[in-house]
Amino acid sequence: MLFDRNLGTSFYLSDIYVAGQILPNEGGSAILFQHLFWFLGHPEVYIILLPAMGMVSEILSVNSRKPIFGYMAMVGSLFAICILAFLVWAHHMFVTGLNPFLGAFFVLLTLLIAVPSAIKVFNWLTTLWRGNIRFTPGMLFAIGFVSLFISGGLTGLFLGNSTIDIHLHDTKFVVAHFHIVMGVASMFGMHAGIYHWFPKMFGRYLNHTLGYIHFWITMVGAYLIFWPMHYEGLAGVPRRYLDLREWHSFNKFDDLNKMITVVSIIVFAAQLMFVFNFFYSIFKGRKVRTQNPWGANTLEWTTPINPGHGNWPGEIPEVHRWAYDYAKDGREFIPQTEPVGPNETTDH
Ligand SMILES: [Cu+2]
Repeated sequence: MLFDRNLGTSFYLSDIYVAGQILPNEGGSAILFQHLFWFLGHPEVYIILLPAMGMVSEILSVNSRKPIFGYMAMVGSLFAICILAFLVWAHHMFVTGLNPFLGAFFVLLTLLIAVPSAIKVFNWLTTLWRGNIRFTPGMLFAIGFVSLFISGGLTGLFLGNSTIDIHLHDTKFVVAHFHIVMGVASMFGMHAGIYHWFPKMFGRYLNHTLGYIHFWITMVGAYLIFWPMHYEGLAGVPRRYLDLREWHSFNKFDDLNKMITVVSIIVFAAQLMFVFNFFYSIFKGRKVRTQNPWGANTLEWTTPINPGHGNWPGEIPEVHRWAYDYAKDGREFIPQTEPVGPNETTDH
């Protein structure tokens, strides 16, 4: 776009010949630019979400003291999401004058993403099912991620249908859906990861009391901010307006919008508290006494409390088993470095 604007190229020229005449080499189609933008923009959502999903799977399993449910289906779903993410970009463009037949194709592909997403959600819930759950701050954020991913994912089904999207497009409904699923959910995944791996990074815990306050304010606040926005969107309140007061039919939402603003400020303050907790705990946090405080199986927990250069002081350890041998053969957990015993079941 910079080249088109400043150097006279026409990368987004949709037609080169019209009626046998070569077109002047200037300008370009905004729609073509939008196609390229969303071909980047949609997969980019998953670039934020996929690492969060990986961390959440690990943290849910460790803190349920159970193997992740349906491991192969979980991995397969990640691959399916990666591939489908590149085939759905035009679901952002149903109101650009897109041919409805082409729209139907993108509706189908978009709704297909619901399948691997639902598989992941059910497997996360089944991992929790009858687990010996420890509600650490990291675990709470991981469970919060699942909740927000469900809430944000369900409204994705509304928007993925072109017939409903034509009504909801460019309303607050889109703002609410997008922020819950991509903004807040992935932020929860990152917070879960930070609380979980902080002891490994710094040899100290984050303050758990501040962690619980941080979680509950953010969790309740996120729903108070974005849940009512869906209703505003259904009522037709458009997004991207600074001031709607002259639009009298929407005046009834004034109090709701004020509430959303106040809660946003409180939630933001809770994030500042987290930043304080982060830096305070690096220097003053409770010290970790063992190299593996959560009783996890993976390799990073076999390094010393303060790993030096090269991570392991002696031999690099060998991996003998998958990462999820929890509650197996009467043992709470079996680290990956432990060789498989002669009488052990070896399905993995
Ligand atoms: Cu999209």
